[in-house]
Order: sequence, then C-alpha cells, then structure tokens
Amino acid sequence: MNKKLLVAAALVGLATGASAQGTVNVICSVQADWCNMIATVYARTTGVKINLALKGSGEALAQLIAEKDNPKTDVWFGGTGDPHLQAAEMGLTLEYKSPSLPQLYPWAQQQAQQSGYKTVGVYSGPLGFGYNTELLKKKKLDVPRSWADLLKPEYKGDIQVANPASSGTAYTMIATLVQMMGEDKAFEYLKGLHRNVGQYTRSGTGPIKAVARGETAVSISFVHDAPQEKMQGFPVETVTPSEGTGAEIGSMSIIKGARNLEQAKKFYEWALTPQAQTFGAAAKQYQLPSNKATAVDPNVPDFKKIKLINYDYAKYGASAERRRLIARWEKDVNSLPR
Ligand code: S7P
Repeated sequence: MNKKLLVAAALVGLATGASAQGTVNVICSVQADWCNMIATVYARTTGVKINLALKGSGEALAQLIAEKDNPKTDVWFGGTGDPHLQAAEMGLTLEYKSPSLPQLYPWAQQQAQQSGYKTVGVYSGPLGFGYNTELLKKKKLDVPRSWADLLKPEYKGDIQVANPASSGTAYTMIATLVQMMGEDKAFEYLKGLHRNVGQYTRSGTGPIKAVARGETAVSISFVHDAPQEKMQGFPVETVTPSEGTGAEIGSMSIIKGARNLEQAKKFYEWALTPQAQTFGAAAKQYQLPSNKATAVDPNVPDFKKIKLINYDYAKYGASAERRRLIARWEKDVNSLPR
C-alpha cells in the first residue's frame, strides 16, 4: 500500500479509535481492489479482521436469502440499492439508524428512510454505455449515443450487458427503461436489444471489462467503472444515453442475526466516514461517495451533465416488483432466439 494510503489509513484509525479486536464478516459487492483495500486498512487501524466474500449484488442477495435461518454474514457492503431494499423488505437486514445520517446526501438518507433504516446509501453512479474506440473504428461503427441507437442492426452481436437474474446492474437497466418508456414498450425495446446482445454476463462489471479487452464493442455499464480500465491503457470511453438514464444508490446493510453485531455497527459507522469513503477512488472506482464531506475525485462522473430520470427506488426495490420484472424478462426476452 502506498504512503498516501497509509497516512489516510492512520487518520481513519485515529478518527474511529484503533484499539478493538475481533472479526466482522462482510459480503463486499464493489470491485475486488476496493474490498481488499478496505479489509487491509480496517485491520491495520482497528485490529479487527474482515472476512471478505466478494459477490455482485444479485448474487449477494441470493446468498443472504439462502443463509436466512443461519446468517454467516454481518454486513453487506456496496452493490446496487434495489436488492438491498428487497433484502430489507424480506426481513433479512437489521434496522439501524446511524448517527452519521445527517452527514450524508439526501439520496443516501432517503435510501435509509425508504427501507425503515435497514439500509443506507454509500455511493451513487449513473448507468450508461461503454465502448471500445478502436473496435468501433475497425468495424466502422458510430458511437451509440441513445438507447434507440443500440437497436440498430449494425450492432448485432457487439453489445454485452449482464443478466438481470444475477446482476443488480442489469436490473437497474430494466427498471430504468420501464420508468422511461412504460412497461410494455420497455419490454418491446428489450426484445429488440436481445437481438443485438452477443452475451449476457453473470456480473454487472463483466461487460465493461470485455469492452476494454476488445471482446465486444459496446457494453451497458455503470460509467464509473470505465476510468479504471482506461488508466490501464485500454481504449475505453463512455457515454450516457441522450433520452435519459437511471443511477444506482450503492448501499450497505447490517444483517439481521449478525453474529458480530457490535463489530458490524463499528464497521458500518467507519464506512460512512469521509476518510473511509476516499478508498473507492484510491482503488480506482469512481462512484460519487455519500458523505457530503468526502473529497470527490475528478474522475467521478459529473451528474449535472447527465440527463437523469427521477428513479423510483422504493417501487423498483420492492421485492414483488423486482421478482416480477426479472421473471418477465426471462419469459418474454431471454427465451427468444438471437
Ligand atoms: O464498481 C462496482 C459496481 O459497478 O458493481 C456493483 C455491483 O456489485 C454490481 O453488481 P452486479 O454484478 O449484481 O451487477 C455496483 O454497485 C458498483 O457500482
């Protein structure tokens, strides 16, 4: 870990009292570098070991449902907000009203209120398209700038998006389209998109990595996941659709029945501090942090320049709605030939 990070780690330790010992079991739904950095810094500054399980949001929810009667997880950190709201409604997560709530942006506080304080927003990020500049040029394809563009026949086989049955990112796409177009039109759109999709990936971050490595020309991804690929030298750019788009509220929840409840609460409080929230950007992940006092990295997408819909998080995070829309996608879209 570099010197700057160690200094930051020491400051976080001072701010939170670095003396406790113990363990906390965390499902971590952001990318591995960020999860590992959190675990390292937290152990060094508090003496508390984090046992990490790395899982995308859809898979994390599935695990929590599976371990409902015998929870092995204490905290679920990160991942799209809709499945956190579903977990809250299903009684999988614990009501906990953090004293730090007033320090958070209204969207993060609203996520907490809407769940009965069973989850909270830790970051936000807009959905858009990633594209490989070299591959588009080679294939003589234009940059897709709208949802409508993705239906053009010339993109056939060149678009990747995750499977909404396993991915919170892909569910965010479905919920966004339903809110923008109305449900029936959105499903007609998704059928058209299906004809152009080369592959549905398991995880939401898979498609932007495939774009970066030239395995596909276009992805539907969170735009904050692209700068990391670009910094590694890959020819990746992003765009947000001209008709408008949705944004996730990446969330965090304490699990009901957590075996290490006191440690879970301490970690949760730490994760809401401005110091802890700088580790996203330090790990080259550029969501907008939820604490108003966290320094915002210049790579974080500028929300003011993006046409964002007024995403109804309560409605689309409701268990029955989420299940119904995913089942409809399986039946009406995924069953069709490509
Ligand atoms: O940067 C990581 C990120 O895009 O991945 C999270 C989430 O786990 C994606 O999960 P799925 O595989 O279920 O789509 C996002 O919350 C986050 O912004």
